[in-house]
Amino acid sequence: ADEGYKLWLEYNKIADRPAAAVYKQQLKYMIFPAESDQLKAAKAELIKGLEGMLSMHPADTKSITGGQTIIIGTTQSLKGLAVIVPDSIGNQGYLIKTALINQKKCILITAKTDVGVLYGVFNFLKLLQTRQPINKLNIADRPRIMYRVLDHWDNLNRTVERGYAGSSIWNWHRLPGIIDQRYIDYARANASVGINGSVINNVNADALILSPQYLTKIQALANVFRVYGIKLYLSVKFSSPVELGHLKTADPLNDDVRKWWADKIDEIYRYIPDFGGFLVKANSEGQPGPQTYGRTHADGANMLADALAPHHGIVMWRAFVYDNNVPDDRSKQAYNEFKPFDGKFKDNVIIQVKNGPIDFQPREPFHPLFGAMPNTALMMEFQLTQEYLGFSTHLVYEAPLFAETLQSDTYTAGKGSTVSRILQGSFNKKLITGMAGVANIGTDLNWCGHPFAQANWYAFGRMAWNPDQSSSAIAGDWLKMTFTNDAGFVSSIKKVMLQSRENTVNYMTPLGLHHIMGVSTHYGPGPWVDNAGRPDWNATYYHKADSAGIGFNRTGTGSNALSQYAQPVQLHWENLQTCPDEYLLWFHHLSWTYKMRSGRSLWDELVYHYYMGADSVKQMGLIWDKMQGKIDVERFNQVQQLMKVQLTEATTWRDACVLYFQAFSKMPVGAGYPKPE
Ligand code: GCW
Repeated sequence: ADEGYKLWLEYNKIADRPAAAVYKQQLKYMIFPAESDQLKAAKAELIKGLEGMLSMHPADTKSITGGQTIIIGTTQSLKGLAVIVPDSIGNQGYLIKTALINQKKCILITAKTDVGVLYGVFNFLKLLQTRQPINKLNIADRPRIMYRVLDHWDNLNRTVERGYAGSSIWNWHRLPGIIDQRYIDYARANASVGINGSVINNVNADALILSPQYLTKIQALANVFRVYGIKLYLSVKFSSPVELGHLKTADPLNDDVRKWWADKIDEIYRYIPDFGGFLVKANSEGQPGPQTYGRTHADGANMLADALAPHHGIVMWRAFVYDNNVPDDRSKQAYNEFKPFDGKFKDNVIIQVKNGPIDFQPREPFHPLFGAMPNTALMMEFQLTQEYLGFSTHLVYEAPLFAETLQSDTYTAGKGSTVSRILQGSFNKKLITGMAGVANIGTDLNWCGHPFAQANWYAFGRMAWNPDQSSSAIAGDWLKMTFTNDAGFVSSIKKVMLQSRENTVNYMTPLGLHHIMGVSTHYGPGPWVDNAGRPDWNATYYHKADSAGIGFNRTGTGSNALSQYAQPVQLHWENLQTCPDEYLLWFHHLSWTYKMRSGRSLWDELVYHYYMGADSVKQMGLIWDKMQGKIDVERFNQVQQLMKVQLTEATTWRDACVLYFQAFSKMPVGAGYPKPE
């Protein structure tokens, strides 16, 4: 199994012979004229998949003669066959259907574009990988989001910020001459789930990325990506005109600065004619930005957008901004800084907003900017790398986290204004749409460190394609494609995956607690942190535990961050009768004896969650132990070891937090709970 290098594209041999025979029977012949690079890649993938799973290669034919034939291509590439593709599938969608042509039952995979065909082929292979029947197909699918992008936080020295799976996969020293097979496999994996963009460098950007030396190397990567329908984007440092261009300023309204960017962008497009555009982190965590020169986010973003527009490039401008001048509540800053500029950004600017208002916590309410800027394109930023979720050591399947945010109702345009619909542009059809995931990929043999971390990359792609897909269905597909179709394995481990994020919330930050991890590493418990250099980096700033109680009061009597949400949401979370336990301490400061819905005191409830969290990791380990023999030894052992470490760490989290908070509550840990070992 190559220890997981092949990801969900294992294409393992189908051991069930009768089932394999049924498939083979329907794939005897193939009409797949492939002249473009993308069609060639699609054809190569199909053959790779069929050889792997069925040890077969359909006979190439030009007309339907022999019998059951698979026909693949666009209207154009299949000229002569009069294939009609409905407009409803759009430019990137595809059709997979059973059709009767010349009295012969055929399978048709078709699309308007070559990349649509590529997506169709990957999805056809998925049917076989997950053992679906292919005798009565009628699938029409298309992406609901335009820009489906992975953000790499990769530095030029090949370290990866918040990366827990080895070094950066971009081997700058060997590029452009050496094209590592990994680049191709990376592109295949992305295309298989519909990811169509990659920002290859860290948002804490180095100006050097725009030097000709690097552009030559980047061009080589773009050439690989293009074959798989992936556009390359760069993170840029706002002060690049100073660092690289030796100008005195990077003021976005300065003519020399504007010219510098326009020239630089023209230069980039000479290397990469289909270059995607820029991602910018400005005026956040010490990064330069327009405010450095007394200008606004809109001034900065629009300046770059103007220069990119003639080439059809876009600017993804991040809303993750906060600084040490926000004494009362960091969670409010992005909304305060961006909302006033609604409608002021150019059409090719999209504001990239993290899922929650703080920073990729195990659980956060949705970011109040979603729905608050109806005349501005907004895209989602999820974090696949598990910065606050136990790195690549803890098993945390993130799809339920994504889904929770996506299905949250913002009420900004009335009931049903879910984050998902806002992202899909349902309320303003003129806007471009997007979703980004901060990649969890590195040079580790299995790409993501933890074998199960691959599922987060996979699930992100699936949800960026269609944000309303179910976490459960995605987990099921991923398990089958990655490990085995064994029904017992799939059903047990799917349950484990679906429960895993809640487990982690329980042993790390139950009941709406947040940001109480170890200072700067964000690994392990650190509720005691109170000297991190800035108040809003301290855990005590967030949990506010004292002898009276615990929690961050964000209601009207506190920071009033709640006022940033639409009224129904505000009221729902403000009212203790309706505020869900999950967000309780996010929005409220409550006494230790506060009576919870369960009937327990807040203190007992907190303790209960910490214990439940640690115990659930133990249960997960017991379930995994039973899977021995069902999958390859390497990955079985690896996961087993990881789960043991996770149990130790979950127990540490529990004991550390319970003991720390007990110093304030001065209440006993209930008799039913074992004493910390
Ligand atoms: O999550 C925080 C991280 C930083 C990161 C920053 C951001 C890239 O701790 O490492 O910097 O967010 O998203 O910009």
